[in-house]
Amino acid sequence: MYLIATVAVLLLALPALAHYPEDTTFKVFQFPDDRVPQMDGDAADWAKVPAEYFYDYTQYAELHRERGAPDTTDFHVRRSVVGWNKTHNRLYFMAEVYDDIWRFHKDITDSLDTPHSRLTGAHVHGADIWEIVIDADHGGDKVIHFADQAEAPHVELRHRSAYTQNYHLYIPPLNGHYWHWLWGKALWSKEERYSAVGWQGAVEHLSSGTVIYECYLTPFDDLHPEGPHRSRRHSLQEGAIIGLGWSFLDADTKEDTFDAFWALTQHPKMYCSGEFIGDFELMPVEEGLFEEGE
Ligand SMILES: [Ca+2]
Ligand SMILES: [Ca+2]
Ligand SMILES: [Ca+2]
Repeated sequence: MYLIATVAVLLLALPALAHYPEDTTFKVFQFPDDRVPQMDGDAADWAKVPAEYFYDYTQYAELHRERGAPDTTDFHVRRSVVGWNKTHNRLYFMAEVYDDIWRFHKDITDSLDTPHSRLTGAHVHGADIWEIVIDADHGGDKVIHFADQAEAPHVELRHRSAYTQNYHLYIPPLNGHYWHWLWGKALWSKEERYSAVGWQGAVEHLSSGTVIYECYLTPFDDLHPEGPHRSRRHSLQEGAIIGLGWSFLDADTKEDTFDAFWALTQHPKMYCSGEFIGDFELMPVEEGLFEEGE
């Protein structure tokens, strides 16, 4: 009895593993090897994914601009979804989104790849962004704030996004090509064996319309700036709970910031630590979904 009471007290003393939204476990759809989606902006390869894997605007909250209830004439997440595949060891994302003003042009995209941009976030905003945060080993690891970045920028840049990755993905790609901004220095992670994008939509810069956006990302337990030889990939396993969160940053009117921050992961600090993101379960293959010959 004494032992049980002691254990109970110890359990109560542990920090709560708070994940956001609380008491929610989202699902990650498992694609069999022969059904892995193509990154082409055609959502046909998501057609068989059951409805419970999709998250629409009603599940999002605006966290940084006090915008209140969603206004679907301004920004409308019609659906968003994540899948995985064990052989390729990747996470696949798809979103279908309407926006009244798409912003995806900057005069210079080179400035996004500088250490200055990685440290301060400068130049990044003022375009529409899908921000995705991955803490695959569910360690609650930080994205940023490892060292005083003014005094030890090399230390900060070594660790930034190493253990929990934060991607600001341009939707649509900036100037038609730049899509993958990692909040860290491992620029090599944009190589196609680790990440890729595809999209479709009859939209132009500053026009309205609907975009279908697909990408895949590779999760890392340690993403090292020097390359894959210094890094550790995470191995995705069926049934595991991973830390994952995302938000859509709707930039309509300004060159250097966003007008709304629509988050599936309903914590305002979801961008900076695995502590503040969601729980997602890597589901088994859905029985009978993909029949022979279909
Ligand atoms: Ca596709
Ligand atoms: Ca908008
Ligand atoms: Ca916009």
